[in-house]
Amino acid sequence: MNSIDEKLQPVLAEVIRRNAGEPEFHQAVHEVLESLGRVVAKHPHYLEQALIERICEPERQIIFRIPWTDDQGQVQINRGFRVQFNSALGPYKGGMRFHPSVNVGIIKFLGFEQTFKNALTGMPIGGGKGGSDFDPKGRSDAEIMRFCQSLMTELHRHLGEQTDVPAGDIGVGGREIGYMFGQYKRLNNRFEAGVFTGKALAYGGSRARTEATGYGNTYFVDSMLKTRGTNFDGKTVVVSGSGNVAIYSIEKVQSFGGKVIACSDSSGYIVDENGIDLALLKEIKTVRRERISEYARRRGNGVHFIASDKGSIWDVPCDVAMPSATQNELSGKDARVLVKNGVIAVGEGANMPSTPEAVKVFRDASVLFAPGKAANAGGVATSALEMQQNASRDSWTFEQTEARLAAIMRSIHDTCHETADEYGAPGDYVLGANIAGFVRVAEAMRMLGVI
Ligand code: NDP
Ligand code: 2IT
Repeated sequence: MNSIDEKLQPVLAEVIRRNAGEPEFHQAVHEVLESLGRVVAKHPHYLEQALIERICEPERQIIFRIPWTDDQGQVQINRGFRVQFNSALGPYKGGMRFHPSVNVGIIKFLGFEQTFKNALTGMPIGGGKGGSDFDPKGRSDAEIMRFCQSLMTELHRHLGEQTDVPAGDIGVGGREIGYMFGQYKRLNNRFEAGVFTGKALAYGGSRARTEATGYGNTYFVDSMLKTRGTNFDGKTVVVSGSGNVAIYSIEKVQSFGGKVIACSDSSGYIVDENGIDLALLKEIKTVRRERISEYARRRGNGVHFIASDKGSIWDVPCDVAMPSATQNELSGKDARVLVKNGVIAVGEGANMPSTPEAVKVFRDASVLFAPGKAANAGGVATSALEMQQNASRDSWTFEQTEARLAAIMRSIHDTCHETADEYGAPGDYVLGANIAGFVRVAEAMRMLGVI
């Protein structure tokens, strides 16, 4: 599965040529094209009308200046991005990321992945992604607000509930969404609730959206474990990151009887053999916005903090690994250590957290491996449920919304599983997710003509 079909090699070569210096985008396209050889062998019509070439080219890319004034009165400049990747299935849909590493190649890879992920949910949403190289760490609430308002002063003209619907991602949570939606509402003089998801309940948000990505990944891994006659009960679990996705993965794993013993942030990781105290973690991360070492200091008693230059969280032995921080955070070496330590399942909460070498190690070792575009689709699926509630001016209970999320995750799991079987690669969720997502987008694009 490591080579690309010769008919598709020119597609990758062209993507690399015209998107120079964007390794994450090349990596994401490479991985999808690897899976498509089996599709074009069976259905050669997908090679017509440059359909695959068109899927790899964003429909529109917006790059803009974001000037804002910090608390010292200094003018700061950041760069804003929105890549509107594919609208064959619905309005562009995908989060906004605020992190100093953000550049157009990273947003493009995320928008490309989002297109197939959103197709897998079965909901009427296209793919897009945006963000800025703004670093929110250490910024006051007032600075965050001024930054979000300046960003939206430009971006608002490109959005709309039928056009492009952003949400959160790294560095963008409820606070930032409130400021961006507020400025959008002011500039357009209309309360267009469905233009943003991840909103607070107070102004049109959906119950269970905050929890959805982490809960969804846990449901997906649970479905995979069931194919081998087991479940989370009594399993030792490691979750990287300690943001939105990580926290609600930990919450759901614990409710399923799993024991999460490690989590991290960019400064390092903590190991708590007694099982993570989630109330303490939430207070440190979502209320006080402190570093993860604070967890070890407050909890005391045998909890270790290991700085990121001293070791990898994947050195911690576990049955299930749930990488939930960022792209390429889990290397081939990490994967070999996990396999040696007996890992049985990996669920990607983050987008593309495993390097290609790591994915190969897991697949070769027959580890149950859920790629991000399937495993973390619960977040955007619940965003689509938020859009549905906004469109019907309704508000569902937590139980009703979570039941929909659970059913969607089961359906994504089964779709990936059955597609892998159909294409002669039983148990290969990477192949299943890539093919099932591609076919849904490609079928719609064929019907819409050459656009
Ligand atoms: P948050 O900002 O809430 O949390 C991010 C976490 O990852 C933090 O602990 C952060 O540590 C860590 N992290 C981020 N960048 C790096 C880095 N370069 N190196 C090491 N650690 C890092 O983001 P989310 O939890 O929302 O997102 C996590 C991942 O999940 C991302 O890949 C995102 O694209 C993906 N995702 C998110 C969805 C959502 O609904 N929010 C939906 C689907 C996928 P620190 O604070 O030190 O930076
Ligand atoms: O990567 C993702 O799927 C997200 N950050 C969530 C996107 C969304 O629109 O809810």
